[in-house]
Amino acid sequence: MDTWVGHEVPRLPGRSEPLRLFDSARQGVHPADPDGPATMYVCGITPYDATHLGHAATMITFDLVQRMWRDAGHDVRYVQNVTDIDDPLLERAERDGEDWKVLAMRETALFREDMEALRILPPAHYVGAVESIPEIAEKVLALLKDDAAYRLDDETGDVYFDVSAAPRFGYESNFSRQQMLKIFPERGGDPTRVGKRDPLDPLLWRGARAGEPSWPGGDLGPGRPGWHIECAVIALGLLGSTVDVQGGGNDLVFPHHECSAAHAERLTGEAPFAGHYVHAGMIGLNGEKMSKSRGNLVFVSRLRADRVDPVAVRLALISGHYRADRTWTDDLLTAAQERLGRWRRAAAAPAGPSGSAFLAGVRDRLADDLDTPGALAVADTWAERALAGAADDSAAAPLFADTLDALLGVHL
Ligand code: 5CA
Ligand code: ZN
Repeated sequence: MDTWVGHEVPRLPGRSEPLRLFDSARQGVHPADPDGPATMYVCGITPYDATHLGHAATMITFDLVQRMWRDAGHDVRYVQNVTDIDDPLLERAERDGEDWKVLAMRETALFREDMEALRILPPAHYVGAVESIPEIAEKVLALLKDDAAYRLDDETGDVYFDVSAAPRFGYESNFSRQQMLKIFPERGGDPTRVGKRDPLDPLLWRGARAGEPSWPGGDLGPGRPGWHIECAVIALGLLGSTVDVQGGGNDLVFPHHECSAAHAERLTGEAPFAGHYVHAGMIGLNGEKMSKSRGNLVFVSRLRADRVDPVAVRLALISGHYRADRTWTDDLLTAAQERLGRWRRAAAAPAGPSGSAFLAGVRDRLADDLDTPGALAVADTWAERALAGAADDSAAAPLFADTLDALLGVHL
């Protein structure tokens, strides 16, 4: 499907140092600096409701990765999916008496607008599950032939992945079996389904049911894909047998990224599927995770309709570290608006501190696992001194503005 439209990114002098990112699998910060092109797959929306600030924060996190990679001289190959067929989408469409395809198209279009407003650079490929179904069916069949999957012994036509075909299962999340068993049903899994070999076996293909959309699956029979295989197949199809970064919010650590890695590794024979599994913290409201099911959502489109500057929304979201679960408050937005005002006034001051030292300072902080609070502090110091008339570089302001624009996506 169509991706969204990006902005021009100012060219900065010199290059960023290699990016280092926290990898959930290794539980530590390691270089994410491949030789040659850098590849990233990010888990995108299930389009049954509008983009909320949690989605925005996660997309901004991976936008920063793309910006830092580009600044370090990498050709970036970035793919993001849209889960445009899944149970939550069908349930919402049913509740509202709407065609699920219309719902998905409308919310995906709104998401694209929100991404553009937030100055998030687009992925090279924005791919729907529906358009990937023939490829997914083919890979499910391959897993069946390889004895890594099995059909349930009933009339449903449902196919499951056999987790015993993934000897390293658990390496990505580092969860104990007990933790996995607890979380699996909370995140779409069906541990009690009769006939499964292991309660943790994830669904690969759901056989056609009356009243549900289905697609021809060739030898699989009609049905629709499971969630984890969707992301594995889209990533493998466009990025090769491994990726440098597999990204999403930390609600996807298990089972989603564990299972999609297990599927991909079994299909390709190469492990690990991702050099880094990178997870953004959850944005909450009033102490709870912001989620569609809880209904405690602040929509990007609502803020835009209220004429809130999207740059201030972006700045508010990056004022905390990407890995930290954090809470959205009105005060956070007010502080970001004030900060943006100060930076804009500082960029218009007659002189400021050295622009190249500022650029080096921001690069240094972002290369260190996207330390945005640190980068913002470097900008605050520059702005404070420019506003106090305590610096004498009259040519520094354009580099101050270009650095914020190119590396943080903050357009003054
Ligand atoms: N379509 C799947 C991924 S394949 C999905 O999780 N969709 S979603 O619409 O629920 O979320 C889209 C992205 O936003 C995912 O990367 C998810 O991890 C992230 N996300 C969801 N809720 C939040 C939140 N409250 N804070 C931060 N990120 C979130
Ligand atoms: Zn995904």
